[in-house]
Amino acid sequence: MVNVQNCFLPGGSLAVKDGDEVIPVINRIAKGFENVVMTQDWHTPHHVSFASSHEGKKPFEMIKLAYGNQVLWPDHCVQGRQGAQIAKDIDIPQAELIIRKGFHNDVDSYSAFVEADKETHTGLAGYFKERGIDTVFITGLATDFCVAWTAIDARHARLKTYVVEDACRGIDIGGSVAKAWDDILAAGVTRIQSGDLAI
Ligand code: VGL
Ligand code: ZN
Repeated sequence: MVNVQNCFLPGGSLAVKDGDEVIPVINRIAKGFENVVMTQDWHTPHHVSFASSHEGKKPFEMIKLAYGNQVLWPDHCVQGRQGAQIAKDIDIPQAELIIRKGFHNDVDSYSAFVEADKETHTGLAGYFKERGIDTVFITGLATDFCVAWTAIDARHARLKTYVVEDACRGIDIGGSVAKAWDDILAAGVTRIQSGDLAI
């Protein structure tokens, strides 16, 4: 479950349209899974991905950083703040791992596996490997950023990968949801609906 955090819900600082609608779907299907990993976007207060960290820049503009293009966002998911908390209505008590990401001040991390510099690994691939887990079902926010990058990197980690479409919502800037689906499917990920799961 990717980033179902207050900042990404309606009323949050980087609200994903209808982001709260994923919660009942995720709670329902999670009951059918023994092993659940949650991710939590977890930024420093003046993180490089925040427009406010760059003089004269506004949210949703793009800049070039050492590791490539970076979309600038409103301040969101600052470490320890209320907005960074996992949505209170998420009810998955059996979840065993919460992986935080985006905590290096100068590097963003949409993916739960590898940071945006493409070389700093979070350890999640090793966790799955050591636990003998070879298949993942991805849900959460946002389809076109953290879900997409996580799904594509899950394939790079040789996991059989499903994205549960109705358990995700997107930010959608300039057609980014459609493009994300093209990239997700091209990486060998399977798109399913929560109803396809026998839960
Ligand atoms: C996300 C933008 C910035 C996401 C996180 O969860 O998709 N998007 N940080
Ligand atoms: Zn972020």
